[in-house]
Amino acid sequence: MKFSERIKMLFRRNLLTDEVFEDLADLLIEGDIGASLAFELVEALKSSCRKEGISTTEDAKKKLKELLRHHIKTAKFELAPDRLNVVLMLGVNGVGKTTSCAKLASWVQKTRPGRPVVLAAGDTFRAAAIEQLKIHGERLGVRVVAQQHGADPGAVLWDAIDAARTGNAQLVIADTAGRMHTRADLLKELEKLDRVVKQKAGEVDYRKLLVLDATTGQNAMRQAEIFHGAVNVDGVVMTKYDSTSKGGMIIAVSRQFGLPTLFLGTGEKYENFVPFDPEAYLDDFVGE
Ligand SMILES: Nc1nc2c(ncn2[C@@H]2O[C@H](COP(=O)(O)OP(=O)(O)O)[C@@H](O)[C@H]2O)c(=O)[nH]1
Ligand SMILES: [Mg+2]
Repeated sequence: MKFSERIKMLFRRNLLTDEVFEDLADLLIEGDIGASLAFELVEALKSSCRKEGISTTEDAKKKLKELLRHHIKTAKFELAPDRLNVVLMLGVNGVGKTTSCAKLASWVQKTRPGRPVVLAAGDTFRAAAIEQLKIHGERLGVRVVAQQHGADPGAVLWDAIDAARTGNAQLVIADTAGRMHTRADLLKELEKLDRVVKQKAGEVDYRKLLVLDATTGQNAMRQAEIFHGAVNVDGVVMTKYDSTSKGGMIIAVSRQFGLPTLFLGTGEKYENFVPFDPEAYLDDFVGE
């Protein structure tokens, strides 16, 4: 049975027994919310139910959603109208960075039409990554600024920003490498990219999005810790949300690092990319 079905089943039981609370704690942990938060939430729920005389599972479910909502940080993805916007897409290999760059470009084309978007092929570590981004660019009709395999990603980004300003673009979306020879190399490279954009500060509105794969569970928490620790990211893109119905990661990341989830990737197509909506998400996670 799918995870989301199981949590919904739990709230279909008639009596609000201790067993329901125990099973709820287990399910929240399984749903990637993290053990300490899961226990904390269940204790808070129990005591609210007692205080407020809640005796039905239906009302307990509503209360749980309220408690969960409290831990979810949200932020809207907005583009500054008067400046060039720059988004750096960060994350480890395979989480969906390149795909998310293309999806974000497509989303901006649709929802903020008018001025162009530029893609920057900042993953120069793998030749295939540059090719992959170019193919997306062709499909979307978006300019891709790239150099050869092995080039300095900082230089690629610098070029892309210049090209975007010349072309009166509204947004540069930069792909980055998720792998280097060592983790120290990777972090050094990200810090360098960060410096490149910061040199343009005042001229650009700059954001770093961390791409996390919803299917990777607690690993994603570790990734958030490393990337956020290195370059202070602004928000999360949660990919492969379609392949898993466990969404607890979003709450865990929000609570642990104060990071809002901005977009959900829900499939491989461009249109499978939606702004994160906490209410819809909670309906999905706990049941309507
Ligand atoms: N089902 C699903 N697959 C995704 C999603 N985002 C990316 N992928 C797939 O994940 C794989 C890795 O994506 P890619 O963008 O190359 O990851 P990168 O290494 O971080 O750049 C590809 O096969 C993508 O099609 C998503 O939201 N849902
Ligand atoms: Mg890639």
